[in-house]
Amino acid sequence: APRVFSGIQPSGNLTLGNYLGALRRWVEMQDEGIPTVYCVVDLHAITVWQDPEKLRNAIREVASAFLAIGLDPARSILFNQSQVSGHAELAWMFNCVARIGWMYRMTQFKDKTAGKNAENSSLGLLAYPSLMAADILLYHATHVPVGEDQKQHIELTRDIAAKFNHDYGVDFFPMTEPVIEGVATKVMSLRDGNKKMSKSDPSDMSRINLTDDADAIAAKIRKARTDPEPLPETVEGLAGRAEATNLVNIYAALAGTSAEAVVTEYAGQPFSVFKPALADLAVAHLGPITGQMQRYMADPAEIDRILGAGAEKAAAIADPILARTKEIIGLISSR
Ligand code: AQP
Repeated sequence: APRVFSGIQPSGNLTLGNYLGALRRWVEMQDEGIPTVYCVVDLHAITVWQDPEKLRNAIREVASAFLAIGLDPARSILFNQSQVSGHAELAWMFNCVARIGWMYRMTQFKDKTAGKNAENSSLGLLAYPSLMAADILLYHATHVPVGEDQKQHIELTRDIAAKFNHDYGVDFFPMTEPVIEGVATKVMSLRDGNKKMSKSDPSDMSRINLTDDADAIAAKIRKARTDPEPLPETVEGLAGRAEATNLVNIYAALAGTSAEAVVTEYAGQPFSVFKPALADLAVAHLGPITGQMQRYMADPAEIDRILGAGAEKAAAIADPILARTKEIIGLISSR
């Protein structure tokens, strides 16, 4: 039976990239009536040091974003990863199935350790994809809506599932499919069209946060890096223009149209015309979400209650799958 799982890290402000690349699709899948399980992946966030007070706040902020964009705790299971201990337990078992070399080959690990001594990063950062595989397979999820950057980790999830099934001679874990769709599967930094927009980028000007107000959004788009040329007449004219391509794709994603349609509408116009139009569109979309998030954030006890209730529902699915996994491996699952 189909089941959707996805997660997002409470590692800073959620960005427009997280929203267009992943979160928006989550709501659509919920509304399509597929069973959906969505998680604040706090255990992933601590693969790099997080200030404890800020982390707690960030967990609640991500949960409030879930609610603000239209995820409904009556229809989707919304919870916090560390509150369902099966994630960490299954991750350990997968650490013993996956190979070290698989982890070193992950481009996210390479990116996150670029320019640093990788040997000095946490063991958790290296093992991150194994925990992600556990997140997904603990629910026997069949589909995972994610941005382009996570494709390699989903492929690794399949490799881990296949090796587990092979090593133990079972057909237990499913081959999960990534769902990567739309014009904004990889939103780029506003400061560098070759870098992904990321919540942990040190420059706040590189991203639009879901908590930014209208002035901040307008200022960031006005100052976004572009080349001096006007918008081209056709999409082919965007070739080699990473920053222009990014702004056109963001516009298209927000307007629910294609890059072609955007280029046709603004053919030959300078960025001094296009950027304010993009800013208006972004504010119109994000303003209501920001307002809702603030309302939910005003009641942290209610957020904690929703996450707690979600964790119980999640555990009800996870527990039998974990118990069966232990049995397959030869562990004694009952106490
Ligand atoms: N720039 C992006 N464009 C499209 N999708 C994106 N996603 C992230 N950035 C973009 C998607 O958002 C989901 C949640 O991501 P995550 O929190 O698990 O971590 P990430 O992919 O590492 O995203 P960030 O924002 O760059 O976080 P940090 O800076 O903490 O590493 C995923 O589905 C991701 O594809």
